[in-house]
Amino acid sequence: MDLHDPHAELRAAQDKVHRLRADFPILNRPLTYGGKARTLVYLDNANTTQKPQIVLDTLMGYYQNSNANVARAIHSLGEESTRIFEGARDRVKTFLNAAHREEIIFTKGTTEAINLVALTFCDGLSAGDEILLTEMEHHANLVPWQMAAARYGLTLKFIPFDDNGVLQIEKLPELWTDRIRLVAVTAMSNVLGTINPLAEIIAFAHARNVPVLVDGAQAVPHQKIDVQELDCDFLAFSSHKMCGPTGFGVLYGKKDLLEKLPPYQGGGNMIRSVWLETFDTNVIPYKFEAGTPHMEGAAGLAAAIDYLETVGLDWIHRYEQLLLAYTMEKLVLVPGVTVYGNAPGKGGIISFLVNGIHAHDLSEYLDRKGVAVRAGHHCAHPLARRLGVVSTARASFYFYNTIEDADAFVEAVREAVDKL
Ligand code: C6P
Repeated sequence: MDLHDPHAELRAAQDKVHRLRADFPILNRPLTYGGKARTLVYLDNANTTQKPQIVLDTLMGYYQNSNANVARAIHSLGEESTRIFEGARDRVKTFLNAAHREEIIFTKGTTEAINLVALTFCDGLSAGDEILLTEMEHHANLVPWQMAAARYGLTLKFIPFDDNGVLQIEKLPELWTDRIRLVAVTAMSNVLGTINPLAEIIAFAHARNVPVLVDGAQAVPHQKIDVQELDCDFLAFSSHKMCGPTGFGVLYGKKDLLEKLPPYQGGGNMIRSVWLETFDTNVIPYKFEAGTPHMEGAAGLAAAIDYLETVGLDWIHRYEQLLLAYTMEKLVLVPGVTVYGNAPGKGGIISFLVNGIHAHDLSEYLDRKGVAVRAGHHCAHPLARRLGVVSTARASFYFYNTIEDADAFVEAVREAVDKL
């Protein structure tokens, strides 16, 4: 390693990254744009990540060998499928270091997990009670609370962020009232890349006996999260953003809180006994899992977690920070580039605009070079308004992105500036 090279650690990691890339068939697929062969530079990982072969094999293997409905059939195949499904719950429990397996509820994803809490938790609140959010939330951690606020007469309050995209938690004392019943905050912004100071927010809220929900959609795939150490009360995340299958996700909730909440949806599995007029609710986690679940989703997420833990969550976090620093160093040299979100220690997300070029035109130009980025409001309208923009282009990294990917991205942006 050349100690004078500021990117020596990043360069030294490239062998490992290239080995890992071989696990992802889609990263090696041929692409043609305008008759020219291109290599896929996939920088839309905050949107969804690619899947390694082991996850694809697990999904196929589930259907080839083990498919049967869970928790209903008494036959051997049903028992095997139930073992796989409940085994996935144990896997998620150890991944998060949850205290109890019943604290792991399977959902369709982050969005459903937050809707579940918004509907059930707010059911016990009174008109005039308050929910504290932030101004950088994804719609998934905003609209469910707006809907609950309309239904139960609640008030929503917001922690602002500064021009660098840093959450202004120093405003917590002035925002706080004794009507706040829950704090819901993103662990990492999907637009700014800001990693929020959860420990401080949670300590502040807990000192006032108020629970905290963490939107972990952009954090859980990229860094180790230990729910007991963090002491969050709820944590939501999506399988598809962490190498797992889509349409599947997790709500972690502390046992005593989950036990107090009413059921979410009605149907099979969430009941113990049903009469014509009424029903008895099942125990957690089944109370919140009505209907036939996404069984292969659970198997696939468990395989994805095995894979990510083998790669190493701490390594992933460190690697993405190195790649981000390398890319930023080059990107800011491109004339006319404005980057939105410069919080210290931010995650591997770069939202940006170049001169007067519309984000969609920019992303279309990059796409023709094989560089996939997202353009738009990134499901965070209020955040975009706060930034004073309609949309931005966004490059987002995962551990399989290389220095070549970063170079190709910056080069394509530079060309776009010249051509558009
Ligand atoms: N953000 C993005 O491109 P679902 O759709 O339920 O898996 O995740 C919703 C969600 C919730 N919170 C945050 C912080 C998110 O980033 C997302 C999804 C994607 O930024 C798709 S809009």
